[in-house]
Amino acid sequence: SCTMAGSDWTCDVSTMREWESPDYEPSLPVSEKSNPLTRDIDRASPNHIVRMLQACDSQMFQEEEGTTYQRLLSDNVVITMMEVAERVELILKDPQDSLVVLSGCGTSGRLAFLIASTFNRALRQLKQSSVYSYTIAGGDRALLSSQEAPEDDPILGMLSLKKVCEGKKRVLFIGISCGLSAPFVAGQLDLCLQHPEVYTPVLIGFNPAHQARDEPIPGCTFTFHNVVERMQELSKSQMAFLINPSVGPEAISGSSRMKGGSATKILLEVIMSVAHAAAFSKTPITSKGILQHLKASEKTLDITYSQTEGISGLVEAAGKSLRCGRRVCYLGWGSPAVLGLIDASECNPTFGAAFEDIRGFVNGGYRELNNSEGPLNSLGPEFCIAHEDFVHQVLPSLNDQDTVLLIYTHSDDVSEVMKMARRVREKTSNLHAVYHHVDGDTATALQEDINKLCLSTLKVSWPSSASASSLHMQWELSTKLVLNAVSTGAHVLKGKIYQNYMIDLQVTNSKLYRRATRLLQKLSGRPEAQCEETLLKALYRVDKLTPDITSSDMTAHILTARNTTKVVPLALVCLLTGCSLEEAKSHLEQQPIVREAVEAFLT
Ligand code: F1P
Repeated sequence: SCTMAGSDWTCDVSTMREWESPDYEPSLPVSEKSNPLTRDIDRASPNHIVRMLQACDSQMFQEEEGTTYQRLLSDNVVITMMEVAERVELILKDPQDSLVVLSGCGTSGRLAFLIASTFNRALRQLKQSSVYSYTIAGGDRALLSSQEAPEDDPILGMLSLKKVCEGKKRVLFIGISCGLSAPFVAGQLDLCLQHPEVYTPVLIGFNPAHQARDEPIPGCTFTFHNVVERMQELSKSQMAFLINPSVGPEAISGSSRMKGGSATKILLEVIMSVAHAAAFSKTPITSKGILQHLKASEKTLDITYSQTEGISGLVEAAGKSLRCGRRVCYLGWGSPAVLGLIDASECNPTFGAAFEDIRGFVNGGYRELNNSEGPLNSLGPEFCIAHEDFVHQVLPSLNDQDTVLLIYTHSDDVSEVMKMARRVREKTSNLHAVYHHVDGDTATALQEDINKLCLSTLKVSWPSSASASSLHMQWELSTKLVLNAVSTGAHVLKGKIYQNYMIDLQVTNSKLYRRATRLLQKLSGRPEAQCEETLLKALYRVDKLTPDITSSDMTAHILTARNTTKVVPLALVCLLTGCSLEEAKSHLEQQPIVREAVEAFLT
């Protein structure tokens, strides 16, 4: 079990590994299981929440035990990483008519973008031509907002892949789907399998192959599972590659933006880093080298979580702001700021948050982002991401109840950070900072002045021996962990989580629709058919389903779900009490904290 002694929270090995038992939630893939470590996260203090997240993250690096699940550090995984790195190396050495495409949906697509940008930048610095490209379901607007309907569209995936690969003769395609489930990625992998003369497919995900989703995809002859089976066959002759270690269930069930995203970033950056070192600095690709890089990422987790107190303080501040209906802003510089944009953009689909609740801004806006579709400001206020936008749209209305978090590193222009800190302080004293620097680096007077303006500063020190590029990747991963903790912890404190389930999830794609039905079954104990029926009633806001609704397919339901709120909580209250939708609605209005509303019925 897990125990709390003072501020120390520890779990014994059997609890850490409980999810690996074949009897543990056997019908669910690892990515959808609930994590035994966080069963009580909804009642935990900020400090306790951060320790739980730390324990969950540390599961990424657990060694393989027995044969149940292969892990990040397992031989098979490391060998496949080597093989993929060798393919990348070949393209780097002879980039003519070649491309490496990274692709995914939601967080996976955002990380595809981030990693493609990082390594194209590295190539530019070496005066080499770019070889990386990315696709994301829903296009660039999905980098900053949830666009979940396109995730269900395999044809769109295939067409967008074809478009970026026009004229290319050799493409290494890296599809990312943490749950081995997104139809958009399945469509792309299928295209690769149909044209092996051009495409070599690689799949990154965090479930064993047999747990890949086997649900029929409308309009398609294949399921994700079929695609994985075909890839497994071809992997024997290295014509396809599968990298799918298990990293354990997410802290908030199914929230693959957390460990899934971190493990994606770690895996792909290690692969690209060793490929670049092989192509440009004659360092051969070895399993030892790969393991060293993986271990360095584990160290990044340790360094970050050695600051539990500071992170807990941020969680508490952000939680307070959200509880009183105020906002949290991340104001960042350089690439760690992009992690702020990403974290903020995920809060809407994950927690049903409004876009104003947690927002990210990056110094330089779209110039820094450098996305392929260019500035997207014209799409609306949620696409305004520069510091100037913050100053115009947000700053005037800030007060002490809002939390502002500065995110910067010693390589940024500290005088600019100071300027911004001063402006923010005129409006709110609730200003905090996350500052990354290298060991032995002494704080300047300006630096001290910024610290004085902030209520708290999380100072994260990194070994000075690391190369500049690996330092940047460490800062990014560390920032991701801190911000994931802040936004998740704040929503937990706001009462959005029941046990370790997000109840108020948006039902905006087929994966989420299924997850919602399952959650209703689990929490109400009612049969699947009744749960789905009640889900639809809540979604269409009717007490009786019309033939129009029952004859529509899931795609239509999902489209409707985009414009409705509190669907799952309403359905749950109806299921538990047998009351009408109107009654359930008024009940939830009186008790907006879903956990408490639900609990009142459950007890
Ligand atoms: C893709 C994804 C997640 C997002 C949400 C919906 O998942 O967009 O990033 O948080 O769960 O699905 P996957 O294809 O990587 O499993």
